[in-house]
Amino acid sequence: MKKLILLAAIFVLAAPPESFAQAARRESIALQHGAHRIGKRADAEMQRWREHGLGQFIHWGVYAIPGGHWEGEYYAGAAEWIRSWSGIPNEAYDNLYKQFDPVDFDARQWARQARDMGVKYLIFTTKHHDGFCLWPSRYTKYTVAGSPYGKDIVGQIVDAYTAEGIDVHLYFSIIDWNHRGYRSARPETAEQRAAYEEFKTFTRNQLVELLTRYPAVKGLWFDGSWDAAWIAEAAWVDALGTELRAMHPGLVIGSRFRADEFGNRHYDANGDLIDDYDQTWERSLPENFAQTNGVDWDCVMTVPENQWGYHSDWRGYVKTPYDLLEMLVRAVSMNGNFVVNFGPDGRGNIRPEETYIAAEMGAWMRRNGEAIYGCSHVAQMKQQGWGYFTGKNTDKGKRVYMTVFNRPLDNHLRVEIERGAALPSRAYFLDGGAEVEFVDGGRNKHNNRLLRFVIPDNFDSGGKPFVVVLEFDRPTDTTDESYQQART
Ligand code: JFZ
Repeated sequence: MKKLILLAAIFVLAAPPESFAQAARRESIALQHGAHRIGKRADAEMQRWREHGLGQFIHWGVYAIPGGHWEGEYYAGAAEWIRSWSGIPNEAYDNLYKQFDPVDFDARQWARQARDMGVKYLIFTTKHHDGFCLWPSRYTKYTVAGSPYGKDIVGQIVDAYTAEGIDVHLYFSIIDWNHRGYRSARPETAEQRAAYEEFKTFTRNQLVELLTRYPAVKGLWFDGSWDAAWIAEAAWVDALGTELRAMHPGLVIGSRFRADEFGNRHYDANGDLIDDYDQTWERSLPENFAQTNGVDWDCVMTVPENQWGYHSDWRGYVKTPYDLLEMLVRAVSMNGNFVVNFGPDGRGNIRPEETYIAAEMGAWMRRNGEAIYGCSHVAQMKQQGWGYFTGKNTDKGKRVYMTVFNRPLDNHLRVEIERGAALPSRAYFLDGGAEVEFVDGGRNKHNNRLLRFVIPDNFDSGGKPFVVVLEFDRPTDTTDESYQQART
């Protein structure tokens, strides 16, 4: 027994400082419906997704018409959930589509705004939990085709965004409050089972329909997959995923689609990520890189605390463009994509608060986007309080970007570089290119190198975050590669 404890202690001590949950697999169970791959996807389509950095989410549907109110009453929940509120009768909600006529909707204008914001991909709600389809689905009457508007919205969005060079991923809710066979609990009676089989067939048909109608899309962003009934269908959902991938090579699917045969979601019974990226970072960010498990991930973020669909009366704190930029840089510094949600109103207008965010973030991204796009975690530099490191290889060599959100009072940006890692040969402001001097602060007790980058006293960033670029003559060993090698 003592020997065992000693052995265990040696293992713990020998573990690398950042031990990832995935690397340290809990067990190895032979799973049929767990992860089908260990470690990251290595193909070009996934690499493209990984390099996006900044995305836009759009939640749009008939919930935009009441906009968080019903007969003068204020609904404090998320506006897209208003159908579930006792303050609105289901029949009233289910008839709202008869008023859905967004006369101001202009897909090309939305796409231009997104392009100017610096967005590289869009996640668009084709169907939220209420079941209303923004494309004319053959499999239900509850679609735009039956509304006064009448036209295909998903098609216009896919075309307009694709024309602006923005990739489109389709949000699809498994929960469908409008389908008679849909249920949350596992079906028990024969009748319930038959109805749920119809619902499964309907869900599959709609997904095949979407990929067939919109071949330009790059991925599916699933939601509403937490019901016991759906989780129990692990084998069937797994086969559906395989079918969708076969009909659409390169398709990117996150971890919120299917469970393994033990009901584990996102990570299977062995601790391996299910599907292509971790979708659990919703309205939250990892505290540190170790918490990411070393996988691909996205963070989807609301502008107020928790409103996705249009709510005409936002209460509580509303994030500023600089709150969101900080989250973006933080996400990229830990290998994540950051996706900002927009909730257009019932006439098809983007609200002023979101227009302002798009303009401000876009202005910053035009000058500093090099520190975001294609960038990833920098392992050999220790996070400091002034901001975040992001890095990449370029034609001209390795670069590390230091995005400063908290400028130190003494104008010294402290940097700690792991022993053995390369030191920068020069530093300059990304915006404008002026050289930044740095002084060698020697080594600390861990034998790590300390550097201080000196921001000139008269440097004025206009109160905005700024980027200092470090250039390296030799490789700086970015984490991704070393992490991948450790896995294989
Ligand atoms: C879901 C939806 O219910 C919501 O309306 C919105 O579409 C959002 C993007 O997704 O809400 C969730 C889903 C998962 C978590 C939290 C809210 N989660 O895992 O913490």
